[in-house]
Amino acid sequence: MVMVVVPKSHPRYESLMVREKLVSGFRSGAVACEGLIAQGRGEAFDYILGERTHDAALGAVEAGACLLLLAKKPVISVNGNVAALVARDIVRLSGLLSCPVEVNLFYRTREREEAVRRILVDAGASLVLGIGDDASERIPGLEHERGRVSASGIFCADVVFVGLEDGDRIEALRAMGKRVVTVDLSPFSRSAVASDVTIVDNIVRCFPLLCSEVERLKKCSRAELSRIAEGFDNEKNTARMFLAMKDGLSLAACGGDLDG
Ligand code: PTJ
Repeated sequence: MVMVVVPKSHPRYESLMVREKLVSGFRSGAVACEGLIAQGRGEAFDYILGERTHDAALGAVEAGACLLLLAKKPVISVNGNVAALVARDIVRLSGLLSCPVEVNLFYRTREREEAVRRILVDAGASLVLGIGDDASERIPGLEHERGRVSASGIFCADVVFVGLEDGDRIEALRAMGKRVVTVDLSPFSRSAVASDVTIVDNIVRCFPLLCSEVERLKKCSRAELSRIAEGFDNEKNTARMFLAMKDGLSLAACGGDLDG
């Protein structure tokens, strides 16, 4: 195994450190090798966005926080990439919402379930659903492993947070009458289109913001939370992210430095 020390002075230090989190998650068995490919795809979109959180993403963070606070039974769904990148923030959000965390994997194996649980427990989670026989309910219409869920978690939840995954489960969750908040750097993805609230941003940047928004908005009345959530238009907001990408490309074409 080649270990390379990246100096802090490296211009891409932050991004390389995020990669290291995924590689270390991969070595521990939590991240699927396909998860490394997914990160690469996300990085490409992030580059076009100038690797910063845009106003439209902040609007989605606010609306997502409202939906989660309005939920009677919220749940945070966690795959290998999400656990490797933001485990501590997941535990923080689950504490703020008093809601469970559930492991849900596309490339599900018993070993990977345990590896993801270990990361979450090390980050402070006390209860992790979706492990072994606990994931014995099924999302109707999904034949693959993502369709296996916990009876006391995703199956009975009214609002589900889902990060970094393909959209067919989100479509199936919506068909069950649930509302979905997602994070995905690709506004093209089915997840982005199918969700009630899509935060087009890097999960390492927006998840801490989501936690802070939940903390801030906790003081608001349900009427105020509903006003914000219902006033949010996901299609329009995602369109703003496409325009942010167009601006990023135009800047690059004019000689602007996207490396910042
Ligand atoms: O752990 P598993 O078995 O459940 O598998 C997880 C992966 C990620 C492999 C699986 O869900 C998958 O194949 O996902 P996709 O279809 O590649 O979708 C992942 C989406 O997340 C893509 O649209 C990426 O652009 C986006 N993405 C990747 N990294 C980030 C991201 N979005 C935000 N922040 C990131 N760091």
